[in-house]
Amino acid sequence: MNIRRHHRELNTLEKTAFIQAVLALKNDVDSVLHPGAQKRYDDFVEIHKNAMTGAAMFAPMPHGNSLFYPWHRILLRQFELALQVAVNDSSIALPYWDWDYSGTNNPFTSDFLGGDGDRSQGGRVTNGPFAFDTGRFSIRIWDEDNGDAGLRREFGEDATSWLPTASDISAGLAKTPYWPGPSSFERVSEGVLHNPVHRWISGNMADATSPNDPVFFLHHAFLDRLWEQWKQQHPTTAPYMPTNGVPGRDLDSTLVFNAPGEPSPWAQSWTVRQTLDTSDLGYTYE
Ligand SMILES: [Cu+2]
Repeated sequence: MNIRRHHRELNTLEKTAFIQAVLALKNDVDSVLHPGAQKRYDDFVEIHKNAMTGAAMFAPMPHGNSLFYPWHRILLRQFELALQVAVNDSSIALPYWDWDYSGTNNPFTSDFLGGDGDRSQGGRVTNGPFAFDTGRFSIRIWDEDNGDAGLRREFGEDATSWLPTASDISAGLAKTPYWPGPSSFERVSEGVLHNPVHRWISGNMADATSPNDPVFFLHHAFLDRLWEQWKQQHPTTAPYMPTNGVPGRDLDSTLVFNAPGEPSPWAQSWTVRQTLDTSDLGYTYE
């Protein structure tokens, strides 16, 4: 069982092991979707892009609806397992980031995720393990056919963006039901907690190809943990809705990660119901 922790709780060795696994997946593991043309890390970028836009876009969409949490849960767990395989270390677990940018809670340090981008270089990240000049982190998939090969961030440039505070988070956790409606937990947490963080980091994180920035996985691990917290806080509320009668989105619907005729990123498949318990998937939160 993998245990996901706040990145602040990782010691130096554990942080380094996580970064090395990301770099191995980015450089040393061949793609399943397009062998020889990209690496396995890039497959996760492509899957997420296809969930939102482009010629290989698939349905049902896992954003702006109830599928958001189950779908991203599987994407993250498959990424975590791929990291483990890449470095032959089954103890690698995704850390999470709780959107606090102060002190040791800030993951954007040169010994971890690297910092903000340089505005004079189009927002390119210039320090840390994912900086373009390291030669170890090339972007290969963009929303359009081409783009900057360097990872980009532009913290706070988007005037409509923010980092949610602890009280924003507790307000989100108080919402019921899971779905539907504008004040449901899913709608509020995706729209008011999740979206502004993508926009605040900006650069690659503002795009459909947002998994290009490794912070995507720390951001979404925290959201995944929020769903767990929400379930604990509302034990008599259905953990997921719709429960039935909505093909493609109800509990017995199979999650989709590729369009018909496009290669599948992995052999397994999951129904929404099979994502409800993280320990069934092999991980938990501290
Ligand atoms: Cu997403």
